[in-house]
Amino acid sequence: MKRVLTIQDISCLGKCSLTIALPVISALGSETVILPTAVLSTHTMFKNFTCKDLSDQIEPIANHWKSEGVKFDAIYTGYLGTREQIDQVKELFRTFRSGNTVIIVDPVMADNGKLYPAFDMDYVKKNAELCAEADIIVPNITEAALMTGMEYREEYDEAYIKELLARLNELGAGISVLTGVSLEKGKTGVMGYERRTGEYYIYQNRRIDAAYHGTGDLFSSTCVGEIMKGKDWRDAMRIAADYTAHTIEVTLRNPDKPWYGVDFEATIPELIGME
Ligand code: PXL
Repeated sequence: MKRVLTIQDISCLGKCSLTIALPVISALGSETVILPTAVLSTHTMFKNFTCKDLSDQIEPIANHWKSEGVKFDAIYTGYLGTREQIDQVKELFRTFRSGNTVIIVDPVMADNGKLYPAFDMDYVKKNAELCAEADIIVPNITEAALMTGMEYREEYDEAYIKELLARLNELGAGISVLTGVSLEKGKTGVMGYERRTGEYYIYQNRRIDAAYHGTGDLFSSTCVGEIMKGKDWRDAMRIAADYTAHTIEVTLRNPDKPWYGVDFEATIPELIGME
């Protein structure tokens, strides 16, 4: 069985980060080892959330794993709290990366043209450094624009997306995938670029007019699980985009839907059979 290490916060209530990564990657058949970087009462879109930073636990936990000779087939990072924590994660990559370890970085820090609360441009720079160490990165357009110094645009064409991908590629990752890319009216999806082959991949499916928290984490976690199942990165992205869109649609149909996250619990059984 493949073993994945995922490093991100636990938002106890909110359906994002580890509370999505753990069930989704496990459901896709990989052992999922978690390294919580902070415990929050909720994600940061709630008011008055509590947050306990766990940076001081990272090194002792990693040392224990090292002493046990633990190895990982993939390391997947999401929302991290501070610049110092990003340095700690870079160190973890050095410690646990072996020839076959796939490193997937989702530089979670911004959306819709804006940084999340508590992040600044120094944090953006650090995330760009983390992306340089990855095999696959999956930023949204806002995160990509911030990391590459390009202007953020709500209206754009394929040339703008290709320029963003070219500049992301310069950061150093093997495969750069932009999420939330709409190249046709009524559609949305992903566009990626692979450094080794110089090939682009575009996948567009229906656009659903609803913005939900945690959908980026659902997409990334699904990609990680599918790649561990042996899927090519393009198939993994396509399945993750379809699954995320379907989950948003199912959530919208629930009269009691929570405002803070999607009902992925209702769709996980379908994910397992998705091709
Ligand atoms: O879904 C990304 C995410 C993860 N973790 C925390 C967040 C967010 C987005 O805002 O606040 C704590």
